[in-house]
Amino acid sequence: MTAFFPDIPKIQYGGPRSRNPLEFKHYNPDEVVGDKTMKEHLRFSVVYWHTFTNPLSDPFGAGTALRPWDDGTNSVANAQTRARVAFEFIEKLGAPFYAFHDRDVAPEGRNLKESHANLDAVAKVLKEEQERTGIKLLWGTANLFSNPRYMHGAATSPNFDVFAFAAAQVKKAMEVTHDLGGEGYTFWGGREGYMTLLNTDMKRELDHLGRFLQMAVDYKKQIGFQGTFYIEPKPKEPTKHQYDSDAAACLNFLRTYDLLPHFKLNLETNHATLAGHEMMHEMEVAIGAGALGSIDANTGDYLLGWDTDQFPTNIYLTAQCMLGLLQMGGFTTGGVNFDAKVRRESFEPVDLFHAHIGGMDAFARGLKIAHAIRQDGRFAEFIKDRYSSWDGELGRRVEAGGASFADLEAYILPKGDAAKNPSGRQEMLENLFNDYI
Ligand code: XLS
Ligand code: NI
Ligand code: NI
Repeated sequence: MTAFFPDIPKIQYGGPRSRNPLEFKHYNPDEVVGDKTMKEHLRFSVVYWHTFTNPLSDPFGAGTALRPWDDGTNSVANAQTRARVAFEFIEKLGAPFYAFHDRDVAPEGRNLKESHANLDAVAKVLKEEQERTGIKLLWGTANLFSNPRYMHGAATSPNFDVFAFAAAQVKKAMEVTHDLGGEGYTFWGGREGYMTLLNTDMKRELDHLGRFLQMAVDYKKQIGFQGTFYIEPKPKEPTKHQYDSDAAACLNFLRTYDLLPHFKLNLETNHATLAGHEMMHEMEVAIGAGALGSIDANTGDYLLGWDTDQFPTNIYLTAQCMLGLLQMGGFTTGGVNFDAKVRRESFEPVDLFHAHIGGMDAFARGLKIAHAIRQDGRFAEFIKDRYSSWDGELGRRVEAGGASFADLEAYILPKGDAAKNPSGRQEMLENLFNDYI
């Protein structure tokens, strides 16, 4: 298994004192944290698109990525080789999962039939490699945004044929995901939105998107796919406004179209910040609705206002993410999926290892910190105490829905005014959080 990265060994845990950049300092897969091993908690996943097919171009310049195994063609044979490369990489890294779009793994053909056949030809290799290595598919998805046919959207296109094409593409991608034992299937509405309202019937587009997903749910049942369906919120890029703009908007959409029982959310850090939220906010919203499924782990750059999809290295951020995940009881089918890419200047194959090792270590530290915070219990206690005035008879009755305005007036009138407010203690809590970092 050393055909494509001959100089890189299997990445081992070297411990915090290791000076070897190709070792984990914190991610120790079999180490138990609380009730599970790190490997079970974190369920790391490598994405095909950024790691194996992204040429590292930007709007100002061509791709820089050095990928010696790639013959530069769009052939199925090249895609099959790339699949072997991907598995050698993931195996050496020791990540248990991967994720892909149909068009990352196999080239689009001259027509849909040829595209289906290309996908089957590469999926055969993916299956072989999954069996050889034990690496599993976290989720599959269909790319409904790169091809020019999707310029006006896919499920929200004003062109009915495009809607039909997208449906056929998703149908096939679901079949392949199912066949590969995928634990989930993701819908990211890459161009499901608008560039201008002057040409857009928003209500009609949303109804179409609702129908599209209802048909996906029907097809899931029909083929017996047991994996989780995810919606991935993102407010903009490539369009100016995307309908799945944030967790709250997605939940509202899912409820409106009776889809909530069938979907969970796949939250991405950089999308949260593009929406003007912290990742922690998005996680709280999803957890509150019992709808947090998986996360696309990355980070943006505060000085660059777009989706830079960088590898997460900020321990404060990963600790917050892991607090949310532990709070909800951990992943079921989801995982920490590195939807992240190396910088254009980091163009050598070994940079792919450095990037993932750093992300995995940052999350391992986040896990340990979050676990320690929960063990200690001071945050939970503070929050419980902050709401303790609700624990009286009338407060309980209001929460249960058994009280009226008149009851509240009768309660407060004799008091004359509300009881004094306690301090929010934000700074004290921020200091406490830092004690764990
Ligand atoms: C793009 C999205 C995309 C989804 C999968 O911004 O993050 O990569 O995760 O289609
Ligand atoms: Ni993503
Ligand atoms: Ni993204």
